Amino acid sequence: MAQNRTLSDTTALTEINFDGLVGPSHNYAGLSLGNIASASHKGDPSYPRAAALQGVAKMRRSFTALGVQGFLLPLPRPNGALQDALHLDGSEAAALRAAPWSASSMWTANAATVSPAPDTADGKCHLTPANLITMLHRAQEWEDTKAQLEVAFGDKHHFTVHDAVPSTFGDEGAANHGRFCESHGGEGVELFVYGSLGGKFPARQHEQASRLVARGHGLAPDKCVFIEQNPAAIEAGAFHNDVVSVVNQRVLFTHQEAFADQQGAYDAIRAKFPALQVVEVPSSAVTMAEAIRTYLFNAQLITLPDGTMNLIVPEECRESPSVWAYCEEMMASNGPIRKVVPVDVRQSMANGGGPACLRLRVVCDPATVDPRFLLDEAKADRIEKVIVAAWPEQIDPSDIGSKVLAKDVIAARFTLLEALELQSLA
Ligand code: SUG
Repeated sequence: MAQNRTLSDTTALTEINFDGLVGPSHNYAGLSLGNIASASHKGDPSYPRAAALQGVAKMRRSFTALGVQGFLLPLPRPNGALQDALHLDGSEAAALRAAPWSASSMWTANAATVSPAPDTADGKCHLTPANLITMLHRAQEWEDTKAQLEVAFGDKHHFTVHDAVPSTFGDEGAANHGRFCESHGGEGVELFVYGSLGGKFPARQHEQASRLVARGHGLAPDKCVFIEQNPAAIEAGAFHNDVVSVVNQRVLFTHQEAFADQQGAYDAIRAKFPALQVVEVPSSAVTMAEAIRTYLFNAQLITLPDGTMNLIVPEECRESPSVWAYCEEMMASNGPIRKVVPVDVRQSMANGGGPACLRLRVVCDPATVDPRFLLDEAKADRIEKVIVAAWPEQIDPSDIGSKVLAKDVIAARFTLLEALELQSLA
C-alpha cells in the first residue's frame, strides 16, 4: 500500500518496548470496576519504591535480551486540575479523592494505539493516545500522555501523534490491539478487539473507537481485523483483551475462550494473514479464572535476535500448578514459544497490571526516537538512584489526599525529570 512513503529504510525498523516507570503515588484504591486484582487489593498499603524498582529490573532484562528498551515517565500527580474539578472537601467518597493520585499511567499498554510505518498510507508511524474514558482515574491521562508522546516521537518526518478519539467512544489503546507480521519491519495486519456493552462489567474498548483509530492511522481495510472479545471473558475479569491473548509476528497465544466466536476469529485473521500460527490454551488445561488470576496471557511475547520467541510472564504463573504444567509442556513441545521467563512485577499485578500492561510496543528506527526516552545501563542506574532516594517507601490509604505526601510525590517526579533532562514535561 503506502503511497507517498516518507521512509525508505525499513531495515532499520525494530520493535521497541516502552515501559511505564511506576510513579511515586502508586497506590491501591480499588478504582477499576471489573478488574479483579484492583478490587481485591483495595485499601492495601502500597510500596511505590519497590514497585518502581521491579519495573526497572524488568526493563533491564529486556534491554539485555533485545539490545533496545524505551520508557515513559509517570504523569504529574496529584492532578490539581482534576482535584479542583471534583470540588473535593473531605465529604467525598475515598475513591473520588484517590482518582487524582492514580499512578495508572505506568500501564503504557493503555497509553496509545500504535501503527508502524509499513502499515500506514503515508509511511509514518501513527500513535493515537487512548482516551480511557470508562474510568475517571484513567480518563485524566491522555492529554499528558499525548504531550509526552509528542516529545518522545517528535520527529514529524517519521511519526504522527493524533488526538484521542472523541470521548463518546471508549478507547483503551494497545491493550486491545495486536499486529501480525512476518518480521516487525515488514507490512502487518492489525487486530482490533472490542467489547460489547451491557454486561456485568464495562466493556472498555468500543468497536467504533477501534475503527476510528484504524481510519485515522491510514490502515488499508484489507489489513485490519475487528473482532469481538468474549463477553464471558469480560465478566470473568478480562477487562482488556491483553489479559486473555497476546500477538507476536505470526503467533497468536490465546486462551480458548478469549473471543466471542473463537473459530470465527481465527478464520477472520487467517483470511488476511494466512501464515497465522495459533497457540491456543484449552480451558481444560488452564481455566479462564486461573488465566486471569495468574495473568499467563498478559505476557510479553518477544522475538530474540536469534529469531526464537520467549514469553515473559508474571512470577504468579510459576506458582500455579496448572499454569506452570502447561508452560512446561509448551516449552518441551515443538511450538513457536520455546522459553517461558517469569518476572517479579507483584506490586503492579496487585492493581491488575502484568508484564504486557507495563509496556507499549513501537516499531520504528531507534535513531528517530528522542534518545532521552531510550534506556541504557547508565540511565537505568540513574533512574534507580532517584527512585531509591525519592520514591515513598509505603503509601497507606489514609495518606491519599495528604499535603505532605503531595509535596513529596511532586518533588520525586521532578527529581526524575531533572535526572533525565526532561524538565520540560514538568
Ligand atoms: O485500567 N488498574 C488498571 C490496570 C491496567 C492494566 N492494563 C492492561 N491490561 N493493559 C486498569 O484497570 C487500578 C487502580 C486502582 O485500583 O487504584 C487500575 O487502574
